Amino acid sequence: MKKLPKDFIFGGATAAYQAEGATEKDGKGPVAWDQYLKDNYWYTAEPASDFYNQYPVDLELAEKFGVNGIRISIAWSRIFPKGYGQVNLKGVEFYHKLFAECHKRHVEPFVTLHHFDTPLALHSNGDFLNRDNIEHFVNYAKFCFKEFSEVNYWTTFNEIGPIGDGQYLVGKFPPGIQYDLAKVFQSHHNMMVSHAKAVKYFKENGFKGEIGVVHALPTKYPVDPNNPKDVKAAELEDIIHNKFILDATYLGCYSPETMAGVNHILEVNGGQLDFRPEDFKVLEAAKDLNDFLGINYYMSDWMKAFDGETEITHNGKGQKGGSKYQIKGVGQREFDVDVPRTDWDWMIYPQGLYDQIQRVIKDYPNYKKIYITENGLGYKDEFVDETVYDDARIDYVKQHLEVISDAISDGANVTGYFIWSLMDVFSWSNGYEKRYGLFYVDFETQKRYPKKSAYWYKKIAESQEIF
Ligand code: BGP
Repeated sequence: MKKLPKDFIFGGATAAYQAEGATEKDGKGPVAWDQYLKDNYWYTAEPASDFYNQYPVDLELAEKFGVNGIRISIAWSRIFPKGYGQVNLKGVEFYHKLFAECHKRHVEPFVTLHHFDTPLALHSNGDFLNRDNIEHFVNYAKFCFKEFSEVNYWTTFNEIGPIGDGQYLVGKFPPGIQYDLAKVFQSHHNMMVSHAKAVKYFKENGFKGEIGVVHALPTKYPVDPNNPKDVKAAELEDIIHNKFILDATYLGCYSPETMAGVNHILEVNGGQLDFRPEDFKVLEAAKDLNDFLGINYYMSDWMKAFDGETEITHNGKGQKGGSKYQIKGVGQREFDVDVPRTDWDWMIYPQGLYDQIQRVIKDYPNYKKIYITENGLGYKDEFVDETVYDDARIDYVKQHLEVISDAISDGANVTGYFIWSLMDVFSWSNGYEKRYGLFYVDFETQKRYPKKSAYWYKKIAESQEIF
């Protein structure tokens, strides 16, 4: 039986906007998602999992089920309703109470400053494409570092990659722009500069605790490893989603191979980038200061060459086979490979996590440690007998924990795992039907019910043995 280290974190992940509800309460400012969900989806963020009120219940359950870490994000617009300027004291007070409750329950909070929810006032003037917002983010970060001295683990951003993709490539996140690769890279770059500035400030001012960034790193494979064109497609797709932001994080610049790929993609698809010398100074200054890398890993993709017109279809309702993804001059995702996939066409491939960890330690040896900050199975759970017999989820998590154990044995410094998600929350572009939690949430009554996976997770957390 495979094992995990003794002091390993067995965590659960959440995000403010997906869990809290209370989107207009106690002075919270609006975010772009508020209206965007109303206009484009069949659900809203109200009351979500009502975490704003239910957090003591969730934390009590977490403690009871052996969960010793929780990923929480601060809603920027609870602290600064307009993104900057006047502080909303009720928002500040809420997070102090929340972190105190975490510590009371011995569930260490890993706190993210930005999890997809830029305040509306800043989002509508360009979000991170607007360089003014870099400074607004850094000022918000500075405020939080000073104010929330009880926090021991800080993450600047959750998933810079999917933000750019969701906002400017797939177009399923506000502002819903499609196929604009230049905006994707510009957003990635400006967010990485924001991250670097925040990290540099944190370290220069001697705040206690650790700081890092969370990247989603889906592994990209060629459909035919012997076909150089497929190999190229996988490399280019990897640059868009992984390599560009990893280079910015740990090299402090973009490697020549990365830039060759970016230039090719922009030659074919149009657009230009605004990179400034001062950006690289700060990226360089921060590259060795990250205490940890958070890896969110759900799936891998198989790529083949593609030169036709770009077309992406998002399967948001869980109708298997409904996805299409092809980018001109980059490649096309092949879903018909010998790998299981979820109803949302996410390819289940634990080996991809192992390979991704190996890639990080090989290509970026200045990484210090890794947390797997999200991993889990989105599923149409069936609620029976006041629980969910979620064997498929147990199987998914088990396989991923096993490869983490292998990676550790092979020399990787991985010190924790956070299942997405602690309790059911809504999914940004797939709604409440796609559940991930250890605890089932009845969204009508807001009652929580531990799933079979919660009982299983507890035993693993207690024994560190993956059975
Ligand atoms: C990550 C996000 C989470 C969460 C998760 C599951 O990208 O950080 O916020 O939503 O993926 O994704 P989804 O909700 O699209 O199924």
